[in-house]
Amino acid sequence: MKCFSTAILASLFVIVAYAQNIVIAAPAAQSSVTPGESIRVQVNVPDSLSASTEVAVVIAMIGCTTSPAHCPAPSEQLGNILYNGVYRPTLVGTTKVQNFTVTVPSGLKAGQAVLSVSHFNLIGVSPPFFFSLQSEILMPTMQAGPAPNLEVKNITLTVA
Ligand SMILES: *[C@@H]1O[C@H](CO)[C@@H](O)[C@H](O)[C@H]1NC(C)=O
Ligand SMILES: CC(=O)N[C@H]1CO[C@H](CO)[C@@H](O)[C@@H]1O
Repeated sequence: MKCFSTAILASLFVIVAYAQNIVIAAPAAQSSVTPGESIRVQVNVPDSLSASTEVAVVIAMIGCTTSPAHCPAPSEQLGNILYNGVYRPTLVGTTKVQNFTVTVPSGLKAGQAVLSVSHFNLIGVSPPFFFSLQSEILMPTMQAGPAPNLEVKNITLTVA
């Protein structure tokens, strides 16, 4: 009985830990942007059964160098911060969606640039009590609540 419950709990945590990642739905990767232009960045979270509390996103853009050809990893260097604030998507069908209008940095040189979205959310439920098996008796125990989750997604754009 105890092993069975542990197996169920373990599988629940696997589902919870691997869901709720964002997708940069717009602009399309490799699309062309102009310095100073307003663009729409659409950040989606495909709906899933696991509980997630959305917190914030940071949208940033950094130019790549040409010689040597190198795009900085956004996990280490974000470049220009275009948006830094709350992420409150609305449910469209089965997908959570939010559009952000941001301005392409006027100082970006022609060539490649990396657009990144850093996403922070809370994964899992936060019940006041969580039941666990202790000495074969189901006991309510205090539970620490949801887990923090940070991810960075990016696409490459062409600055023309
Ligand atoms: C996001 O923008 C697109 C294009 O303008 C629009 O079709 C869509 O309805 C918007 N979605 C939301 C949730 O604002
Ligand atoms: C510059 C950079 O870090 N690019 C990454 C963008 O995301 C893809 C995965 O979608 C990575 O493979 C790239 O390395």
